[in-house]
Amino acid sequence: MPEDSIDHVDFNKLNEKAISQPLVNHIYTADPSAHVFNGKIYIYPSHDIDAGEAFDDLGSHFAMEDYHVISMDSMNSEAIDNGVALHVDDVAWAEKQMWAPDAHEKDGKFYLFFPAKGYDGIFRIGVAISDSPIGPFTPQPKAIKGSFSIDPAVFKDDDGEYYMYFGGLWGGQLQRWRTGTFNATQETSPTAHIPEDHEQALSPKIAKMTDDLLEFSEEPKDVVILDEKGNPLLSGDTDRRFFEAAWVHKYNDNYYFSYSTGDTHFICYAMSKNPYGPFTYGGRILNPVVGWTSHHSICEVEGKWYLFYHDSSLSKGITHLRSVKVTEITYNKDGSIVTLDPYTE
Ligand code: FUB
Repeated sequence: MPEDSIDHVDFNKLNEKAISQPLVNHIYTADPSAHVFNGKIYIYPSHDIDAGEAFDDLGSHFAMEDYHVISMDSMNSEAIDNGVALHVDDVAWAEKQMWAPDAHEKDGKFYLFFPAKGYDGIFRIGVAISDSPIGPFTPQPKAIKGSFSIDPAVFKDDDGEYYMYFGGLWGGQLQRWRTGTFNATQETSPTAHIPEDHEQALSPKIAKMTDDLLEFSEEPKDVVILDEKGNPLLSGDTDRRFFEAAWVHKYNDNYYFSYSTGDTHFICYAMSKNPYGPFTYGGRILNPVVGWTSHHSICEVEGKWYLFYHDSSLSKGITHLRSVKVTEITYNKDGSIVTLDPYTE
């Protein structure tokens, strides 16, 4: 349900039809990255606020300043807000826009990976460290060398290697890195530098992490998504091409790369036998929610698989005031994922 239809929405009825309710409703939360650490569920979301910024297609109204970690003892227990885990004022290189984060654990330490805009107006990705999954996190003095764009998602493979997937179009600036360096022309249009419809779509990126999880151990590479004929998805295929919100999980020896299609508002997935891809488009996981953005993670908890996602139903459609929700997903025998409608008929 894209934003242009919200004038006609009866939010009371919509909330009755919603397949799940916000996990917390005392603050706005979005972009949930969920993990199980030491048997407990931890959700690393964006913390949405209304900072009074004007709306634009570069997402300036997403002016978040800090992160809170949400924890749950089990899927049936209360979701706890553990307070401020990291604030932009404590990150030397970051000026604003603390967008979708992720986290991971290694050797008893916890790492928060987060994008933010630097004082030069360029999005980069940083790391902050804690002894606890709920923080507080101490940021590294500089962003990850060679990082750019937004929406980091860190996946730990079965062999113990960690990979970061990242990238996002329009306000996420991925299109401005097409040549390998940042295109600094004063372009205010979000679609400047986007490939033509008949050209290959921009790819999200993958980079293996160093052993200490603080840097990339290689140059970021393209994560290519193929159609059913084995051809890369085209830029004009906006119902299927990657826009933002990368996430990777593994199920039955397949890597699932899931993502948002942005301006068409779907959460989709593609499958591969290799963490680097190429991935073959598989279908939709979630149909459009209330609010422009859609962003999710997929996490196994006690043998069941859950989709953590967000919508703007609590704020009655305010696109930058979102709420994290969770619902179970199911797989078909062939490994495909059953598409969910966020609101029942
Ligand atoms: O929360 C800010 C941005 O909105 C995220 O980085 C995107 O994925 C979208 O959800």
